[in-house]
Amino acid sequence: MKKIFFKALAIAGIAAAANAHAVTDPADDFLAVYTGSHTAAFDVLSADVAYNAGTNEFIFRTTAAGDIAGMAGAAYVFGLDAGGSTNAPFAGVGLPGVTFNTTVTLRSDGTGGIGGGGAVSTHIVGNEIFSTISASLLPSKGFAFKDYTWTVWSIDSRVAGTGRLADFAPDVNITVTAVPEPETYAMLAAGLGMLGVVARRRSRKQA
Ligand SMILES: [Ca+2]
Ligand SMILES: [Ca+2]
Repeated sequence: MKKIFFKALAIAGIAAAANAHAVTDPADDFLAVYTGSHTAAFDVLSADVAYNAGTNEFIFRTTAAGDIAGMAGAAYVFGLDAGGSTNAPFAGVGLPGVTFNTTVTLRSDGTGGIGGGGAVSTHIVGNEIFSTISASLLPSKGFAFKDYTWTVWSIDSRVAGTGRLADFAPDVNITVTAVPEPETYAMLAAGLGMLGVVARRRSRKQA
């Protein structure tokens, strides 16, 4: 019975791994123009933007090299191309492939926002910061939600101008991850089924 339980756990683990971050980023690769704090919270190590068609939500996540909570000035800006963006404001710092017409910003003080307005709820766990946002708040400018592209960059918001740009991940836009993928559903169903078997056997034993 223990064996079945651990098998189910392993399958649940594989399902979780299917949601792993889409992008990994080198350590200590701050931009040359960056003049802010060089502490680990500003160094992005992985990131992901996923679109869940089932719930019609986007999930934004960034992992830094160090704890994020309470790191003064730290913020993570997701630039999204929701369709037809021709905006490439970072060409001057060597990143011509970063383009966006919508932004989502998650901050180390636990606040977050869309573009200039719209607050979003932001969560921080150790070195990870994330937010789940309804797609209705990030309307299309031509692309289907699953075809939005993105990059994320960390900033030291206490610094003005390009000197605030700490670290990009990735350096050119990529397409959002679609979740859950069909195979994830299958694995989850199998995992839940096994947990059900375990629970039934347990309750039978107790009866
Ligand atoms: Ca990095
Ligand atoms: Ca980088």
